[in-house]
This record gives sequence, structure tokens and C-alpha cells, in this order.
Amino acid sequence: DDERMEWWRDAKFGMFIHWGAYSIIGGERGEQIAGGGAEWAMDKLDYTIEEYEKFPKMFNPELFNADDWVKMAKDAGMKYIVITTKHHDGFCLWDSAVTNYDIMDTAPFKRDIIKELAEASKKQGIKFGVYHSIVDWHHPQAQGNLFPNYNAGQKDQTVVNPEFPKYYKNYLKPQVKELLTKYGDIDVVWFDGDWIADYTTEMGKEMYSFIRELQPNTIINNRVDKGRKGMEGMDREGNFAGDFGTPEQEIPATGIDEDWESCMTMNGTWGYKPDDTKWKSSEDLIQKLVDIVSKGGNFLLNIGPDGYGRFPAQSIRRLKAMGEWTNDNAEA
Ligand code: JFZ
Repeated sequence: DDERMEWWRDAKFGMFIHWGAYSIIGGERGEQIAGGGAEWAMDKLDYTIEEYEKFPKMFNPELFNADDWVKMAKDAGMKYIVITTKHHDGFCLWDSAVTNYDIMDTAPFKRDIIKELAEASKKQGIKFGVYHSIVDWHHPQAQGNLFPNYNAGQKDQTVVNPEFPKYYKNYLKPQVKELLTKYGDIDVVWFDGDWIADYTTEMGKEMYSFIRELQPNTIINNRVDKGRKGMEGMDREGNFAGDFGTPEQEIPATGIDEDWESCMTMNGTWGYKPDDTKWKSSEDLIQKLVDIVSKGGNFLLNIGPDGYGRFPAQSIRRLKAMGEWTNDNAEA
């Protein structure tokens, strides 16, 4: 397995991208502003499924340019990209065969974003991965049992939908299969939303082997298993927890003898949110990179592009500063 993990261990620095219909909302509804991550707008701003559907219907990010995004990542010294194929809101950024709630059928954009990014990454020689949410606020079988009168469906995350195993088998797995068979090498699969009561360790194990059968070299994060926060499950021999741990917005105090990746935002939100102006300084981000790398981890640093397909200027500046620093310090 060392061979499979080799590129990832060498990579050190990657770009996380949270992008979807919520990027139009920017965390705002009338005078309400969502606290925390704006990618949770559907839940936090109390949109019903029907109300929320208008955002995918107007998602038309004409300024999106996959080559530019990949180049910005590369110039920053990043070696891989992980983008949200589907976040908790359920809207899919690729052409999915099992739903119309995707970029080709519901949105006016009608360009397969995942295809464009996968191709641009390949062309420019950078690894490409997908973030995929187990939680799905749009799918009836993944909702709590009060569907459809239950807004985003996840306010009570202990509510189990007896139909969830059907969603897992007939929707989640087929979607993962599409992603792993239609877009060339998928170097990382980054699951999230494993905490909901419906999801089980058995499902996680099955998903893990399913992916490895489709693409033996894909690297999968620990949230493929149930309830694996941060580094949970990574420290015990034989304990199933995917291939790497995912401490979030934190750096472990000491080096850990396991594979891990710290994911962080440049401000305090994953999805685009103009109200959040608490940007970490470039110096701070460079220090975090050094700290993480010196402790043997990877740094997955997030960008939340806006609804037009632009990276926020504040993010671009920080990427540039980090690129200058990593270039200066790269071995000849
Ligand atoms: C999740 C998402 O809910 C969030 O929107 C974002 O995508 C982030 C990267 O992941 O949020 C989490 C997931 C796990 C933990 C905390 C927040 N955790 O393990 O502590």
C-alpha cells in the first residue's frame, strides 16, 4: 500500500474546492446571514426543497474556466485538487445518469464541470479527486422520516429513514461508480456526512472495496467509515478507517505515525460567503503549511468560488503569496 500512497505523501499541499448552487446564495437570505459555513445555506436559512431548487435552476457560472483554476492551484505549489461533486444539498456538478438534479438537466449551464476539471488537471499534470457527500437533503430516501415537510431534513440527525439503504444501493453507489468510470483516474475520494444515523460501518466497508475494485489506486479518506471525525480510527491496527485521517481546521500537536490531511478554509466558510471577512493572513497560511508538513501531514486548503465561477480576490492573493513562497523554497 505504500506504493499506492506514495504520490499523496509526496504531494503535501492540495486545493479543496467547495462549489455548488449554494455559491449563488453566499450565505444570505434577506436580512438573514447563515452562521458558519455558507455551503449549509439550505439548512441554515430554512429553505424547503422546493424553494431551494430555484438555485440549481439558475446556476450558470459563465466565468468558470477549468484551466485557470487548475493553473492557480499549480502556481500555488499545490499537487492535487479535491472538488465537491455533490455537497449536502444534493445538487450534482457532473452529468449523472441516476438523477436530473445535476448540472446538465436542471441548471442552464449544461457543461459537465467535473469533466472539464478532470481533463484540465490531467493536461496540467496535477492529481484530481472528488468530495462526495453521503448526506443528501434533496433525495427522498436520504431524508429524515418527516419528508417532505422537513426542510433540509437534517435538523435532527438522529432520525433514520428506513429507505436509506435503497438510496445507498441505487443512488449513492451508482453515482460513485459514474465518477470512477467516466472521468479517467480519480486519485482521491473524500467522503463526508458519515455522521448521520442512517449510515453504517458495513456500508462504509462495502463502499471502500467497491471503489478499490473500480480503481485500485484511488485513495479514500476516513469519513468513508461511520463517524470518523478528525483522526478517529487511524491509530488502531486493523481498524477500518479508510486511507487517511482528516483533522478539520486543526493541526495535530505532534507528528502522527499515520497518513493524515488537515483541511482548512482561508476564512471561516467552505462555500462562498462575502460576509465572512475573517481572512487568515498569507503568513499564517504559510506557517500552517510548514507546521503540517513538518509533522508529516498534508494541507488541503479550501477555495469557495462564487456563483459566476470566480475565486474570491482575497483567495487569489493568498494563493499567489503561497506560490511565491513554495517556489522560493523548492529544491532545484
Ligand atoms: C463537513 C461539511 O458539513 C462541511 O460543509 C464541509 O464540507 C466540511 C469540509 O466537512 O463538516 C464537518 C465534517 C466533519 C467534522 C466537522 C465538520 N469533523 O470531523 O469534526
